[in-house]
Amino acid sequence: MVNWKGLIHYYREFLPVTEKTPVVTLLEGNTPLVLSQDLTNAVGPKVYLKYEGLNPTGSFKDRGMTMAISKALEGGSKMVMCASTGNTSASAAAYSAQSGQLKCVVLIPEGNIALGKLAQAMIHQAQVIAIKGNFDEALTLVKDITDHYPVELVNSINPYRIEGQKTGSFEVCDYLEDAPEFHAIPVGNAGNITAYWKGYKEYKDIGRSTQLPKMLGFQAAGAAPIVLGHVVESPETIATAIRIGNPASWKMAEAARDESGGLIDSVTDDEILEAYKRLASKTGVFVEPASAASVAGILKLSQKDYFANHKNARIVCTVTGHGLKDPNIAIKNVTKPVILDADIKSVLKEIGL
Ligand code: AN7
Repeated sequence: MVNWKGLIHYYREFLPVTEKTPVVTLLEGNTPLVLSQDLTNAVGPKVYLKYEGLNPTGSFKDRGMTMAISKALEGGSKMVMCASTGNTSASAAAYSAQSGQLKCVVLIPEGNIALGKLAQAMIHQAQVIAIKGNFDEALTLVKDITDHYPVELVNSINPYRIEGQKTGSFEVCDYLEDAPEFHAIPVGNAGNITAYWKGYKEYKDIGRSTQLPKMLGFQAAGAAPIVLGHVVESPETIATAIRIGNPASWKMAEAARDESGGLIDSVTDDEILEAYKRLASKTGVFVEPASAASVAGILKLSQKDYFANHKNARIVCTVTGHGLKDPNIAIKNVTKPVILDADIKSVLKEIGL
């Protein structure tokens, strides 16, 4: 959209803001819904990718962060804090910088954050603290500190984060001119599935859409507490963004699943990597591994004929973060370039001309 002014401006009537709210924006939202012909051929229904990696800091977190940071400023906060597997910290750091006055402190699990995300949090001048523990332990610390000190928590248990993120489903409905039949989404701390479901319900309630999608959530097999029905003490997956063993919005994710008649399933790291490479090589969309969980999930379901009676349906997959976030994973999963002399004959020979 030409002259896009950010999602708070565009969806103001659906958001808890007033004329007095100081809007902190990097012009997030308005991301493309890309049709994947390759996945459509594989699965049956039309498959669209909600390409959230094209937000200002490269992930969907910016939708929630424009709200959380604007409201923190409105409330007079001087400092914000989050625990993060990477993307929340990158986004919180950037929006705090844009606010011009908020100090941002982030707690990350030592050694388990993708390189690009760490670079972002640091270059935006957040105070970055690596914890000898996992995300769940970092979040417990952040909750404890923000409960007792004048610091605003900007994880997705902050309700303004969910409010901002629900605009993802508004955009899907505006683009398709109704809600899709299925919505697939990766699940980590479970804020985003909660937010999308809230958005779909609100749009239907006011008549902007006529139906609700079945919500299909996907966790990594090594970090699948909701699928297993118990906390995972030591979650493990190459998809470090969703390496979470005790999701804060667990109950809300189950509500989204049950109210929509959908499901929450798990996908293995191998399935995630296969979907990750497939998206890049056959659709031209480069996402980070966690994002590929939604695509791995619909591929798994289609092998079980889950979509057999839904050939005319539409599936939207939220692909949550950009592939450049985690360059190490990309490099590990490709063959390195050959090295040749700077000589035309050897180049022609190599490319078969
Ligand atoms: C790319 O940044 O939890 O289920 O601390 O970065 O709403 O948690 C990130 C989560 C999916 C899962 N895809 O979303 C954090 C963090 C990507 C992510 C998720 C995350 P939620």
